[in-house]
Amino acid sequence: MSEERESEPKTVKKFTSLHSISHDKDVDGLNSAAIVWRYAKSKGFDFSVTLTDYGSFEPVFSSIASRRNTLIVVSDLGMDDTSLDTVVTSLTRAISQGCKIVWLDHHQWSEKAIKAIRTLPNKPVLRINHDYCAAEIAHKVLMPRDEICAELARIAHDTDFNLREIEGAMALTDAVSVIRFGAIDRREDVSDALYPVISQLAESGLEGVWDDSTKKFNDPVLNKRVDHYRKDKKKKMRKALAGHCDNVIHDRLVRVVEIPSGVTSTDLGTFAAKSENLEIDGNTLQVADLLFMLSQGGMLGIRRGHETVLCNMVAKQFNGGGHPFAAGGEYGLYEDFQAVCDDLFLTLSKNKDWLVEA
Ligand SMILES: [Mn+2]
Repeated sequence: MSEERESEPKTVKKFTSLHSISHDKDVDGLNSAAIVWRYAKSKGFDFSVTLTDYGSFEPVFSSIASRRNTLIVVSDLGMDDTSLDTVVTSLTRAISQGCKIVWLDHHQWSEKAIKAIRTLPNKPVLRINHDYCAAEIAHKVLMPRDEICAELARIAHDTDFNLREIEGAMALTDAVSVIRFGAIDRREDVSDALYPVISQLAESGLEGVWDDSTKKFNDPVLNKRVDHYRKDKKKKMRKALAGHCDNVIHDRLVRVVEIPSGVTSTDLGTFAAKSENLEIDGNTLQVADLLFMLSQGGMLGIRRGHETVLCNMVAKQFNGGGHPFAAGGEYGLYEDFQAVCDDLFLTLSKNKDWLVEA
């Protein structure tokens, strides 16, 4: 036992660099990467980061297979089973060249995926905890006493649990969307576009990007872009809601809308849950119990307006999953919106698993 403890520092010392792989979609992924960066700084490791999303694991993990003596820290990404084999092959190769894997996440994992990561050589660390966001896990595991990491974790929690109590956190969420959507539109690399923000967050926390006394971003160009994005988003969300399709199923008001490009399902879900946003063409809509947000690619964002339904149980019927208050699934490519609505309504009418019985 004591021998093993003594040998640990030697193995740790061998690392010269740290590579972070994190989620590109939201503040939780970004702040996790910033926390990992602070950890790398505290250890004197060279730092590099790749941000990615589901569906792009294969190129990201293949490219790290050639790494040597690198601590590879993955955060805010659940292992998706379709790319499990490629990921394991790449990680095994990297480990054989002196790398070590640390994986910190809060999504749902299959038993198979957990086992595949846990049984990798060189004592991988895998922490999955559904009660926290990924940045909170990274803070606790890597930098528990660092004040800036604590702040980054708090901000991520506020956005990931959709509490919306910290203004700077909401602004940062919109900044991530502006930068992300902008890079996608211009076919630029999302990691590169977000790099300056992560770097400032890692250096000085939220105040590196946001001035809380003026409620503005330090970068005036970013500030303008976010302002414009917020106005534009509101317009688009109103328009999306105007095109809604409603039905009452098992006594629950179910609403389907098409999600406009450049708007996240969290934004639209939050917007549509407030009655003051539902005055459309002189009529006031009721807040729906269940809201489906259909994307152009056929993905379904699922949110609720009242605690009368379980979004995760709804998602299960559409190849998805999530939490009772927010979930996602897949419908598939479509042409006729009305036909999709009828189909969704029919599926929901077939069982009552998704209801919260009063
Ligand atoms: Mn997350």
